[in-house]
Amino acid sequence: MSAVEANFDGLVGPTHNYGGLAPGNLASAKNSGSIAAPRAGVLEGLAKVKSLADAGLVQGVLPPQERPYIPHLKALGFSGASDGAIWEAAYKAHPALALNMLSASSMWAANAATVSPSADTQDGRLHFTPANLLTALHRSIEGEQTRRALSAIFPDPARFAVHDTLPYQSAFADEGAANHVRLCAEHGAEGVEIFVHGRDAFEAWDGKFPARQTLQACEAVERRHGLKSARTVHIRQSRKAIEAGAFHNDVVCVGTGPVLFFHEHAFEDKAEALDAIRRAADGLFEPVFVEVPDAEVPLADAITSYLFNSQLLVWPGEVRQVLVAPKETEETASTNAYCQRLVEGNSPIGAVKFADVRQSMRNGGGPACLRLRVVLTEAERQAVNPKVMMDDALYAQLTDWANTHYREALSPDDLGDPALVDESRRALDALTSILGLGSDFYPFQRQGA
Ligand code: SUG
Repeated sequence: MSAVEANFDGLVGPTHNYGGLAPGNLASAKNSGSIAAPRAGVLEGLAKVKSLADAGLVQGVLPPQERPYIPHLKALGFSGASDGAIWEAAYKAHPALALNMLSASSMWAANAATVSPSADTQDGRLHFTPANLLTALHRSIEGEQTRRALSAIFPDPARFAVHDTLPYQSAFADEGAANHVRLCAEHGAEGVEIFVHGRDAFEAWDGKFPARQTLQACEAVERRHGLKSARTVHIRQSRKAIEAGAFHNDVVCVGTGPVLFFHEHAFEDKAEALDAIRRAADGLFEPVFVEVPDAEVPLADAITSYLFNSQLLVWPGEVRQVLVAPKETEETASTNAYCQRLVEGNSPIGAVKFADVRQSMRNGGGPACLRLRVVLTEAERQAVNPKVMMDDALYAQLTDWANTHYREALSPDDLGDPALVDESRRALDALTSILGLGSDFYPFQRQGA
């Protein structure tokens, strides 16, 4: 069956800021406390989405989440005359805690869910498991709203299975598609699903940074999606990569179609990993491995430039694939030189385009973090909520919406402002009508209902 790989990008939320909240994420730590530009952030993301839609790729958007997240603060015992007052009081009393309720981290849609196309699943439905993201407090509050968003966008249960998150226990720590790669001959054909974990929950982990994905979470997703074990591969991410700041596998690896593009030090046992992929692909397709040697791109450069956090795309009208890399890859000498050699040689990657997503990059999110890939057959595509799909009209509406509702700057001194609550709710309320998500999509819309 023919199918396309659609990309759904997380919109940067109105409270985008640099809280330094993400363990093992070097960019987030480095930029902690700096002044953020939420409006520029959302516009950068929209420009990337629009340029891919203009090139003929199928592109949708995912809504930001409600922040500051007052329901959680209430559950933690904060109270006040209004939600704005609760926010102000909580931020004043416990800024470190309150900041976790303010992050716009749902923009990194690669962490929203793990997705298995219908060609791979036993019941022939497209399966989604929203990620529990339990390793970091600010992300652990995303999963339920992500489930709601996916259910609103992929509403037909005969075609789409939107699961609950995995249980919230550290043994099932799950960061979604950032640790999942699907290889195939073409998108609509049966593929090989590769799950990458940082740790086995039943072994001790004493790494410098947390290993955010467990083997047990990956196996649970494999079971609930009804994947064939012969076509599923579990690989361990290298400790070296995690310790160098690759907090997700998609910081050192990306793949699409038959092509796997990865850093020499991405996997703990590379030879075994590649063999396992070859075995799983046997009879379906020949995997094409593009390994980047450390001698050409040192791991540290791969991580600061985010070379691998690029979108690898089958580009309309092109025989070779296209890599949409962050601007920082062009600005880093080793990765820029590598990209030039890559496209000049006879590799499966024929062009590199650079995208400016700096606001997101400064929190450790490149072009690939911002999107969730969903392989859709034509019939599935018809069943998706059409209002989230990018076209000229939606782009015009969303840029106008961003210019109306988003602040130009958010500095650390602004973060406790009680006005942020109503301001961001007005933006999200307007968005639910633009994207056809109903009037009870966000917790604040259901308040008192
Ligand atoms: O989980 N940053 C995110 C970045 C996620 C990138 N996603 C992928 N690689 N797929 C994270 O570390 C920073 C937020 C802050 O510090 O305020 C943050 O959550």
